[in-house]
Amino acid sequence: MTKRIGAPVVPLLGDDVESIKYALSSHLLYTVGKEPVNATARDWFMAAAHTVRDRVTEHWMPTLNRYYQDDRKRVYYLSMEFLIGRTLVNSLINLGIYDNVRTAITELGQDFDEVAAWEVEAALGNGGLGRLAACLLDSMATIGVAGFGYGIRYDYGMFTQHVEHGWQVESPENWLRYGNPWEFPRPGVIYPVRFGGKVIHYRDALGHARSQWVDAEEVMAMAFDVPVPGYGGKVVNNLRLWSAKSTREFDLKYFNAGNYIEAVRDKNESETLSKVLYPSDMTDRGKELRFKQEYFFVAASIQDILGRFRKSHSDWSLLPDKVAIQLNDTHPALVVAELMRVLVDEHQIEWSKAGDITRRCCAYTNHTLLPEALETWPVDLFQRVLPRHLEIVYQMNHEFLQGVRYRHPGDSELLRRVSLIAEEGGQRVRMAHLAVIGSHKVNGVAAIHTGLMKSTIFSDFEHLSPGKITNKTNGVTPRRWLLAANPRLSRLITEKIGDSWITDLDQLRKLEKLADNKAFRKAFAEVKRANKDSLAAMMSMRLGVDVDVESLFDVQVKRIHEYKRQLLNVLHVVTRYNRIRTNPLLNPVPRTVIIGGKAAPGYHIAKLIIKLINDIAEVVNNDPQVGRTLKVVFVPNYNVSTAELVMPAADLSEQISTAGTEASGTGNMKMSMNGALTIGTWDGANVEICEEVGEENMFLFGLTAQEVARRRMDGHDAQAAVAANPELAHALDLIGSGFFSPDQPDRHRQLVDILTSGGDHYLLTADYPLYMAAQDRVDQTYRDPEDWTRKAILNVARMGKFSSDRTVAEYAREIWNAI
Ligand code: 26V
Repeated sequence: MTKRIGAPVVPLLGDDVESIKYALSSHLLYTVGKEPVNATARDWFMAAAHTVRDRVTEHWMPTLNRYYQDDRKRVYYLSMEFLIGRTLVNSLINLGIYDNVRTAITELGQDFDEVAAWEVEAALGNGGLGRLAACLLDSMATIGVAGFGYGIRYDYGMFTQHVEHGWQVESPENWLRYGNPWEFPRPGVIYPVRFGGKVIHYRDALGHARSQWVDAEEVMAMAFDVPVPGYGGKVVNNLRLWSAKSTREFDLKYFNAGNYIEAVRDKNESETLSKVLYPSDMTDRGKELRFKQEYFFVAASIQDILGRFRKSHSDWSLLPDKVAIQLNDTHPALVVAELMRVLVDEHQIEWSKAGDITRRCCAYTNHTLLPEALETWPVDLFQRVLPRHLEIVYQMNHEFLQGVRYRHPGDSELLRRVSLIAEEGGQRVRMAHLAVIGSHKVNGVAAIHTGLMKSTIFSDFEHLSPGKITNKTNGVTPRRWLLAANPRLSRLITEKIGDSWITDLDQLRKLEKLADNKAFRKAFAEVKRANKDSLAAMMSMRLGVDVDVESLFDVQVKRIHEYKRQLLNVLHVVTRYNRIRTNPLLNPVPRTVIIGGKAAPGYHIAKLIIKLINDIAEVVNNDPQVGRTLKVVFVPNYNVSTAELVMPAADLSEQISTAGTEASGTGNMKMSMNGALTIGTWDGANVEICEEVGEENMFLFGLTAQEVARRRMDGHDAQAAVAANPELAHALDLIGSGFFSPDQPDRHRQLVDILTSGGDHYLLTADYPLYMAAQDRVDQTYRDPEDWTRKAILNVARMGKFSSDRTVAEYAREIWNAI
């Protein structure tokens, strides 16, 4: 009998409390090197992590072996960012051993929550795009897609944000300092990645023109594997992160010359490639190191992917049947040129056949329409770093434009618009065009965003290849964002409808009928109240701010960006403050306005907005006339762990971007799923959330994307808008005149100028009156707690669509052909 690959070679580990206690104690001794008498909470965290990791690993190798044996089509999700967060609790839940491990740790005399809090989160991403990648990995493992993530193992992920005197101060987060228990270093999986050099053209024995890339420098990419368990723990997929290593410990050139120090300096330089995540989520274009990072992880991933394919196949034309490569934004778009290069130069595949294979493997997801975030690289940089790839880009462009010219003779404007090379202000390679041309499918991340892609930035491509652009509305994993983050609500839901919602979120619909049940409403409101207590305790302990837990928790958490309009939120706060001060008989609904988010270190305006929020908090929170009716809290260092505390405690979810600017948003989904009502614009996924939960259960307001476009074309008169609205004028006047910054009265002048004399590109002054009216509706509704809770329950009940399981299933069926 032949031994089936994948059968466990060691007996399965026990999951009962006694076995887990034994495992914890063993790891404490043998892995951490401590005994209970001298172990710290962090030591216990390490022991717990290893105990869990063992139980993840025993299903990991069998999963990978099964894929190999069944010759499954693999889906490769290439992303420069994976914003994973903490792993311990999530893994325990996915493995179904949370209760037993909690009990075991408690019986060993430790506080489970304290132990779990020692985990440093993996913050290898900036925001929405990176967090989406993490949610999709969870869902791929849960629904059983053979999905592999590829990314970079940054030594320094997202910076830690401190607030000093109201200003953001960044500090590097050395997250690997105490070791990362979730990763498996693979020193044997290491590939060369080349940069620079030149291209030689020659003819082979058959007389075919050939190219060869020579004299390049080399850096090595070493693999670190992170297992990704799906819910139920049976499928465990793989996330492979690349770390840069120098080619040789000692460069012989220097070593022979006796220059040891130079040799080591060179080594350090090549290892900077994976040192740090670029902390800007939209700009920072044209940085050479960033370009090299992109090629570094693309080149390593392609070698790995093709190597795995070649273990079972020799016929390259089968590649698209066995390999799907999803490009998370344009950051990995060099895949297109790299795959062409490897197929044509290294495997002598005919150019047009290579083009066909490449296109059928690749698909591209766009995550933003903002012009400043669309990647382009200067041709001279491209030439210097990747000379052969630039030739390939030129060749692809030549053939593509030839085809366009044939179909649209005489339309030179069209050629200029769709070219891979932008000519305005120095030649640059347009990475989005490369991704579109090299892919068989291109998708947006919410219906409105996909529609705008088709009508704006990619309208020419929509005409040239109708049907190529499709929509895949984002989702979030209900395991992390409901089950793990909100145990109180999860328990209540499971009590009422069973636990099948965990992997089939549409089941939440069964809660609809309970929205009218008084007892259920009471239980639901108590859960929300308990979650608010937890958040309030954190804010009191860590920030020294005491808030009224009866007040409406009004939450805006996301990266700080002008288009997301935290300033509009601020204008509401100031207006509220003015109303309270000028009208002692007002009796307002008490509010706690909670704002959190990081600004890109070089984004001056965003940093000033943070300072303004803190300046206002200082004044409002200490004004005796305001008392408990209004509090403003800036939560520092907003990250995945903070989000897990904030989302379940929100009453009101602020999703107020200028219509047409937020591609999807995913925080909007997380908060609704946890029973918050949304105040928002007709933007991103808000539109689809509204379709699901009903407009009567949300507070939508403001110009539509069409109206925004029209208003910008016609020219928006901000000054007239301000003049027409005394409350707006008053709020701007206080901010601009230094009421909140008496130590430096003109500190926030610039923010006011952007809105009044600077054109108000994001149309805050246009939406302000509508926003204020929507906020009034919020207050009215909150005054009727039964009605509010009813709406909150309906939000939860109707969020099924926004599970990332649905998102992944759509990608698998309609793009990857892999289900
Ligand atoms: C651009 C750059 C430019 C160079 C420096 C590093 C860097 C990193 C990221 C980006 C693009 C960010 C685009 C992004 O995060 N989009 C968000 O994607 C979410 C998931 O689809 C979506 O929910 C948000 O609406 C969208 O803003």
